[in-house]
Amino acid sequence: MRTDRTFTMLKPDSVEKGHIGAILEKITSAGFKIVAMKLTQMTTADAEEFYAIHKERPFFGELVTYMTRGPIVAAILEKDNAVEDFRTLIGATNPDEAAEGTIRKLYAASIGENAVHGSDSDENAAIEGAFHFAGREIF
Ligand code: IDP
Ligand code: MG
Repeated sequence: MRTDRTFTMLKPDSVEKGHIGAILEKITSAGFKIVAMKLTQMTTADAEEFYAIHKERPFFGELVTYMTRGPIVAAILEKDNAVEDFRTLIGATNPDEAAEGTIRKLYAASIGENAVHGSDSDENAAIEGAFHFAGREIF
């Protein structure tokens, strides 16, 4: 995937609370173009693979349970400096530490249930986008 793209998920809590529209509005208003998007649900095996880097962390089981409990919105976003700018838009992992106006400050309940995912590097954006989308689903 190109380096001006990043990958996001609106996590199950965002879908459950009816925040899909509001969060997508924040994303597109910040200048991100949606080039792939779908409502989908991860299986336990999917979540264990997607978050494999965290498998030794104490919260891994909780994370997999959370991320598989309902549908998510997966999307690939395009903008100059996409990975870094999107991490800025979503805010810190812990909403208590997230800057005012960020998506996590506005919509996240806790460090675990934190509303959105954002890739942390161009390399991971490419891996994560390809995990969720076939080539013909990406525009
Ligand atoms: P990030 O999503 O901001 O990149 P990571 O450290 O990569 O944060 O953690 C991945 C996800 O794991 C977080 O978004 C959150 O859902 C969950 N998580 C991270 N730290 C904790 C924790 O201390 N307790 C419970 N869940 C956590
Ligand atoms: Mg991360």
